[in-house]
Amino acid sequence: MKLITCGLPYANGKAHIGHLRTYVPADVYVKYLRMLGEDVVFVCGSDCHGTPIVVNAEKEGLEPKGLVDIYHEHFQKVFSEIDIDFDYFGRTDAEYHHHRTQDLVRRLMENGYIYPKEIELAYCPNCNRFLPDRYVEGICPYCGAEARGDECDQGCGRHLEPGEILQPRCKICGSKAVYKKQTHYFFKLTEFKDFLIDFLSNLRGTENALNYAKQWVSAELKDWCITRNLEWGVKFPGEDLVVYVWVDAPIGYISFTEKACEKIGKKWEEIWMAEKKTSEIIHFIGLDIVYHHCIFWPAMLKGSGYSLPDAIVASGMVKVEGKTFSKTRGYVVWLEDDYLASNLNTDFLRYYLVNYTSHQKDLNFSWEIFGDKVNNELIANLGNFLYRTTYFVWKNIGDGEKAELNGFATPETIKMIEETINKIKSSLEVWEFKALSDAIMELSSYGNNTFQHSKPWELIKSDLDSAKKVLADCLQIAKALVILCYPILPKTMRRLSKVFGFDVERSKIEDSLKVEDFTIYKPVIPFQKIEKEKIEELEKIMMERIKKAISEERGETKPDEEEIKEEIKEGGTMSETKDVSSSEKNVVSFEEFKKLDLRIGKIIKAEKIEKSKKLMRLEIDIGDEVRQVVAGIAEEYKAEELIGKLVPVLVNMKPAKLMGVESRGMILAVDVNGKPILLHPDKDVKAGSIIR
Ligand code: B3M
Ligand code: ZN
Repeated sequence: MKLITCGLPYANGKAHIGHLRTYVPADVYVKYLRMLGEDVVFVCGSDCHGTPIVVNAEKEGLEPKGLVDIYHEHFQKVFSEIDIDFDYFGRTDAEYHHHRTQDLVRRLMENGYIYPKEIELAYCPNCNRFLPDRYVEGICPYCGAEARGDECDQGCGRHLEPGEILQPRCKICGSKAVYKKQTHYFFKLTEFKDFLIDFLSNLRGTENALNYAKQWVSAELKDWCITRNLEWGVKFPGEDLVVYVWVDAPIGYISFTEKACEKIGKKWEEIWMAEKKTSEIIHFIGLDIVYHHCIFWPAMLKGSGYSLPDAIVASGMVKVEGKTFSKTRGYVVWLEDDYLASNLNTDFLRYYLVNYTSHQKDLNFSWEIFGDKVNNELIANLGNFLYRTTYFVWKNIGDGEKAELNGFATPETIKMIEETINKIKSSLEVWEFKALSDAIMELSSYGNNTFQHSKPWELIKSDLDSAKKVLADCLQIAKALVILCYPILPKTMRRLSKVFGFDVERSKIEDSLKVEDFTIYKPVIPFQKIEKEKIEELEKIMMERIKKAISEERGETKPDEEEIKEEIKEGGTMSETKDVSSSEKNVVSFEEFKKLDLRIGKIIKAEKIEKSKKLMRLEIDIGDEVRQVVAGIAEEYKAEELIGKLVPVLVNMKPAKLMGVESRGMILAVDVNGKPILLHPDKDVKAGSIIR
């Protein structure tokens, strides 16, 4: 048996594309495993505790439970519309979850891993209360950024322990907070160092997760304060405190498994009780919660006698229109209000999320690319092949209702399908969903080529038998595609399998290799093309939202359309929220750094791009050639003053078009409040000199 889990969404905001970055690939993975005959349990649920929920509920004039009810239902609805099919979608404010959490905490206490300690906590003298986590704001002691109580989310991304934040202020009334003593409980994380080093060396998963975790564990570990002064949460046994949300949230993986197993008649103990474990546990998470899953969580499990995870699969972060995902700045796609409301096929979004890039890399969502991928890949390749093949057979061989075709696909065709299946299997082993979906699209191209080259429309007039042979090959590929695409495009493939007279939901991967006679029922058009106007409409919605966010931030002056367009196109500089995964979390290895071809270039020509405020077209001598580079420096520098200047250039930057002008390379500059300041070498060096 295999247990697959997804990180739990906080039940205090709507579902957005960032959530799907993890959930869609996980669902695709589960659907493939099932089609490969694996016994799988798939769980997730709402994370209902923690200060953000209490703070937001207070703001809305609701009880925390009232707020959680709303979003819990919202998530369930959205997931079911997008065909993300959890066996159980639980909630951490449920009694069964509290029960499981208290059991685990009690075991940790019995095993001597929890101890009380008096600490200094932020306290608001005005509100007369302690200020846990997000109730307090101040300065990060590590990097000096503005931070909130438990996390430096604008700066270094570190987890902050209670009492660590400097210059604390009360989030509710804004008063200066004081530090006051109180007894809290700590988990002896430090005792798990050797265990964690060993555990991480055997843990499977994506490299992004494993590498960070190994670095952290070899640095200093600290004991972890696991109680908070709150009403809302799982009560800490025997005290007027609740456990920290990051203690109880992952325990949801256990409690939701219990509920799922109850429902589908399996034994949860075979998954979660260390001494009975016969199953594999795989956690799908976002890159920003690797620390919790690779450090805190295994230590908690080990210390309490529950089973350890076998793999941690972390998805890369999300960008929207090339910019760091940010709800407050408008760089977001809301699933209900934007995507579902536009009535687009939900399979399109699933395909984009799986096929845009490797699971570990950052995924950029752009409506324009979305339209292109749907129209030029899904429709022009896959949809076209499936429809033309089934329609041709139905029309030319059928009786108006259905078409029977006796004739078996050739071994060559079967071999092609087999190769695709092998690629799918090997990609699943390393959680590379892009490679897997590319392999399927290649099979579809192969099908299109077979159809095109053998010209059945001519053959059928001269040699019916040969035509039927070709068509049997094409139908075999088409049927295989319906089966192999199902995990990615479930809605569409469910409809299409009916054309072949079967139900793909009950199919196994091997069924795509079975040769048999075909019965083709009335074909259906697989996908509807997305019109340019639709994409423009969706871009406009996003633009309006970004505009609103900017003007809200600025207070008065509203940015104009042009300014925002430029901002998006140029990867502009209007005070951007920092990537949560920045600095500490985004450590690069020397191997990665070496991939950058950085050189000193000499600017030999410069001219402002007319239609743009910021852009300058440069010709730069990089030693072995002269490159055209477009840079956003026209507001700060005049063309004349640039000639002859030496600047650092990233030579192997992916080419891009900015305002219609091709840019092959990028010059590096200092960013001072969004304004670029050029950098020059300390001594006169030759154009093309290497930077390391
Ligand atoms: N609720 C959401 C996040 O930080 C958080 C995940 C819990 S997973 C156990 O992404
Ligand atoms: Zn910091």
